[in-house]
Amino acid sequence: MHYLITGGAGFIGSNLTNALSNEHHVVVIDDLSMGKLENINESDNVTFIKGSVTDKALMEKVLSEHSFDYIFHLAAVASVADSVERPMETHQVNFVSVLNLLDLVQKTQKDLKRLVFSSSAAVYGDEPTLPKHEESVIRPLTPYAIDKFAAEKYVLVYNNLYGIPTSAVRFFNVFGPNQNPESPYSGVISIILDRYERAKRGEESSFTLFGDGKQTRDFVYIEDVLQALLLVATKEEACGQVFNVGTQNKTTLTDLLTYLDELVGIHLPVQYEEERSGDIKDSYADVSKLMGIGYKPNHTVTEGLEKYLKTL
Ligand code: UD2
Repeated sequence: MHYLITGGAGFIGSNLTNALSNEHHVVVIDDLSMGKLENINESDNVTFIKGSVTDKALMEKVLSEHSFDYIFHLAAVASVADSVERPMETHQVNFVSVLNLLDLVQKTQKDLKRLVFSSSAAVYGDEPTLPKHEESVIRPLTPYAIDKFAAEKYVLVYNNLYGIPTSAVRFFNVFGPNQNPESPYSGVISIILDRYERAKRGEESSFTLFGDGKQTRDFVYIEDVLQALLLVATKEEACGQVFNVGTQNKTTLTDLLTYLDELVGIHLPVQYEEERSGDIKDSYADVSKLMGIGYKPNHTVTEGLEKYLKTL
């Protein structure tokens, strides 16, 4: 099979590339803005192209030169804060590139089995009803969330109107290897683990917790996310549909830190700061729709953390 993975050197993309490249050919497009080449395992089955999904000429070239079976569009500016500061620029990546990709797919990809678009739990915003199911109220509050929702809708409308085989997923809080801890808006688990690493090296290290630690998130381990992506891409009944990707469990940040102190065997000092503006208090996914196509999350948050720690 022939795969295109945009953002294939990033966190989720590189894990997917590495899982597929044993048996399949994968073309990766990544501008390495957050992703890293070393995230991708050495393999003759991977063709790496450094470039942005906003480069129309590049995208046209790649899509006209290849016939793909599956496309995973994972490239995005993942930082919500970045979208608030630079809405025009992030809109090009998070929305315009999707529409451009859909247009090119319609023109060039006659044998495509599925295009999967990565949307986000951000589309639900701060509407308090929990858990979030796919039909819950949508209340996007940031340029990032608006772009994800609009792009997701376009992706599904291309299925409805033009018969392009598409699906979308709304990721909750994904964690695991290759998540870049360098930005303050990186996944909180990657930031916490970076602080433990510093402590282990004997550096003075602490974790800054925004809020009271009682906020909850649905932390989903990358292997379960890969399981979800492959099911959504291959199940006939997933075509034209959007799915939450989480575990249907919620964990407070305080509990997360307690588990990690125990697993790592170090007590990480915590500094409490004001809650971040726009921070959602509680979030967790109803995953029954995804379970309906065969999904079964195999990791509790502690099991995921244990596996993740073994890779460090
Ligand atoms: C996640 C997604 C985001 C968007 C959003 C939708 C990630 C990395 N981000 O944001 O893209 O889809 O969900 O709701 O998956 N925190 C600290 N200290 C830190 C960093 C974070 O206390 O140094 C807190 C943060 O204020 C929040 C929690 O940890 O309460 C989780 O933060 P996050 O950035 O990992 O994820 P989230 O849910 O804000």
